[in-house]
Amino acid sequence: MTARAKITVVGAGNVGASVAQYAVEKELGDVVLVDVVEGIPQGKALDLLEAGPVHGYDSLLTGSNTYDETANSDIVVITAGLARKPGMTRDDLLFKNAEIVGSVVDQVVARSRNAILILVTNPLDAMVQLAWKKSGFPAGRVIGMAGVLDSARFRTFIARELDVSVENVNAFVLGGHGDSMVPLPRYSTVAGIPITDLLPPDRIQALVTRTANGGAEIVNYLKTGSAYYAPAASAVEMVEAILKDKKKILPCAAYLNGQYGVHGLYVGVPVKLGRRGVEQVIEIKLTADEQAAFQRSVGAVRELVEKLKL
Ligand code: TXD
Repeated sequence: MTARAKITVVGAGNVGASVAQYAVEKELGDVVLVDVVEGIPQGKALDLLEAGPVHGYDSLLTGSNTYDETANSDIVVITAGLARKPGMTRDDLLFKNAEIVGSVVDQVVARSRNAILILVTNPLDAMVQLAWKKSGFPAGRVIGMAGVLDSARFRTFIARELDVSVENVNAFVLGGHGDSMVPLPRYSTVAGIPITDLLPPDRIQALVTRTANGGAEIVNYLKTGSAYYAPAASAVEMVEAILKDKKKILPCAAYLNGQYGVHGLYVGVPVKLGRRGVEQVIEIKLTADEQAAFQRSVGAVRELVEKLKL
């Protein structure tokens, strides 16, 4: 055993393996990769371990098909699931992934009572609600990754449009993942200047639309899979904020209990992430239009969650 933090990543597929890679490259802790497919987590973990001398990290990586190695994890990132296959409806995917995520959460929490869970599996907002219910954990220790990715995409497109550094660009997004995402251009800035002062409304709308369709744009290229580099980088930003207790404000799927007028539901909002998980939900005043768009997004999330009958 080492004194390093312990990060479990469940699902050693595209997103999971990249989460492991980015996490050890930043030396955030030791990583345990878990997957149902025999050999895959072991092989990828060993391969990444052998990249350590080149990159200069001493993080240890282990792969496993069972959960004993995950005991006493500080953070568990859950990427296990199926992608939608031809002929499969969104609901089929919802129920199948609910089954997978439910069983993963049971096995994880039995061995890591104090861990923070970060959910990645789609449909994200419903899976995080399910994981929270199943875990019995306080809501602040169960968090969904979606907003960091949506905002990274928006930031990329804003930076390209204005030919400025991505480091100067901040973006603000609310709501569910994907189609129903609600970007807030008046709080999206370049070096502190709102993009509404820098771009005409039609250009902003074009960037917003591209962001909301950002997942589909990548799937159309890859055909056999979905995005994983930016999703993994986004999950690792959350892991880093938590393990380093950075108190970083990031858009995450968090449990709302009255904030933004929403009760008892996980939805994407800006939160403060630190060693205790979600340490604060940041509430801002919305305009009537923004509030309406947010309510539509909340409605879409609630509809999906209700199907799970949690
Ligand atoms: O913004 C976001 N939240 C997302 C969500 C961004 C990107 C990807 N998003 C979702 O993450 C995606 O729709 C999927 O639901 C997950 C994982 O995506 P990934 O691209 O990594 O899928 P893969 O490559 O198919 O990997 C999934 C792995 C695969 O190796 C399976 O064998 C494994 O999950 N799997 C399991 N592992 C452990 N336990 C169980 N039961 C299990 N079932 C499948």
